[in-house]
This record gives sequence, C-alpha cells and structure tokens, in this order.
Amino acid sequence: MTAPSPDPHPLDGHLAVVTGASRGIGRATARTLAHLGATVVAGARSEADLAALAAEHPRLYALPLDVADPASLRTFATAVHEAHGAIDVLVANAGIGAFGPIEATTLEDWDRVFDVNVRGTFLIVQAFLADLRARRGHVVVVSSDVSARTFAGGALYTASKHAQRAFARALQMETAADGVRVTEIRPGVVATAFAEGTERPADEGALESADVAEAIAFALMRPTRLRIDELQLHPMGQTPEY
Ligand code: NJP
Repeated sequence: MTAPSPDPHPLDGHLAVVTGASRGIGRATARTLAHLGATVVAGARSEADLAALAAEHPRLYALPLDVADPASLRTFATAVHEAHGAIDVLVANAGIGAFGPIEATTLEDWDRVFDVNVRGTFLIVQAFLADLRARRGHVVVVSSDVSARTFAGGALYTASKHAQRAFARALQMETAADGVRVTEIRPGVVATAFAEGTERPADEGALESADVAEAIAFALMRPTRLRIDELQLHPMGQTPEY
C-alpha cells in the first residue's frame, strides 16, 4: 500500500497579506505562501518590484503600501477588502534598521524606525483585526532574534524589536478567545538588502530569505489546535548567544 501523498496546496482557500514583500524575507514569504495555495496580497513601496513579483504566480497580487503612512494603510486595507474580502493571514514583516551609538542617533532616525517597525505593525494589525477575529486567523510578526536581547549600537533597532515582541504577545492575549494565533518569527542574520544595501550571498554566516519563509509557512500550516508562539532561527555561522 502506498502512503497518501501530501496535499500540494495546504493553504488553499486562505487569503494572506504580506507587508514588506518587494524584496528579502517578505518576497520569499509571499512566493512560498502562493505556491502552497494561498492567495497573497503583497504590499510595499517599491511598485516595480512588486509588479515583477505579482507576475510570477496567478495567486500573487500586489498593492502599494507604506506602513508608516496611515492614509496609505487605509487605502491598502480598503483595496484588499474590495478585491478579495476578509483575510485569514497577516504577515507583518515590513521593517527597517538603523544602528549606531545613542549620541549619534537623531530624533529623525528614532521616529523613522519606530514609525515603520512599531507604529506600522500596530496600524496594519488594527486595519485587519476584525477579519482575523472573524476568520480565526493567524498573525505572523517578523521581529528579530534581538527582540529579547540587545547590543551596543543597537539601542534604536532593538528597542523597536522589543516593542514588536510585546505587541505580538499582547495581541495574542487579546485575541486567543476568538481562535486567532499569533507567531513571532525571530531570525538571526539573513542575507537580504536589510543591513548593507545589497543582497549578500547566503552562507553559513547568514540564513536565506527562503529559510525564514519556510519557518513562517510551517507555523501557518500547524493544526488549529496548536499555536507556535515564537520561532527563533539562526545560521550555524552566527555565534550562539542568549
Ligand atoms: O529586509 P529588506 P529583510 N512600508 O530590506 C519594506 C527583519 N529582520 O527582508 O517599501 C512598507 O530586504 C521594503 O519594501 P519597500 C527586519 O527587521 C531582518 O531582511 O519597497 N514596506 C522591503 O520589502 C524586517 O522586519 C534580519 O522599500 C516597507 C522590506 O520592508 C524583516 O526582517 C534579521 C517600509 C525590507 O526588506 C524583513 O527584513 C532580523 C514601509 N514604510 C530581522 N519600509 C536580516 N535581514 O538580517 C520598508 O533579525 N519596507
């Protein structure tokens, strides 16, 4: 007797929004979820990159989104609802970094990072929370391994990631009774444009974006009786630390 073959489209019938999907982890996640059967709306500011992504797969759609701009967020949420209806999955991935000593950090740096990483996460979750409650949906917050540790020169970025972690946990507490699952994804170094302005080749010192996308898909595909609160993943070349 042959074993039953696994469902090739386990996310069939799911509608997902992925923020920060024009490159890096978000783009890999949008691709992965579409290949697993989900309909995916990819949001970011780089419209040409989004259009190229949407052209890759019939279940991939793209809409412009600036999570730091409340008006852009409202327009995005309205367009998603009008075109596709209520969402089942929100991957709040859009994020930026800025590093340096506290003396050299400007108020503009501080506001820019918090507006995207913290306020942007709050606003995108709030925009879709009614859907997620109604659909017993799943929120994935891509924070960082530094959401629970810090380092010199990382005050601004790690404070924003600690804030995302606290937000994700409070969100879980407020929505568990409605069957909503919240998963915090905490990657170490990933070979993206994030830190250096150019995509670095993945090696033992960095994860690939697809590694993080697969971790996200794993969390989404668990049976609804269980919830993965957080997943922390590191390249073997990154020094283990606590
Ligand atoms: O970075 P990158 P990653 N509104 O720069 C978008 C976290 N993380 O994939 O708007 C909407 O390749 C931007 O799109 P665009 C990190 O903190 C990373 O590595 O077109 N979207 C792009 O698609 C972040 O939360 C590492 O410029 C906005 C995407 O965000 C997440 O992983 C380690 C936006 C960024 O793509 C994805 O970062 C770690 C806005 N206002 C955590 N601003 C790592 N790479 O090593 C930016 O621990 N985006």
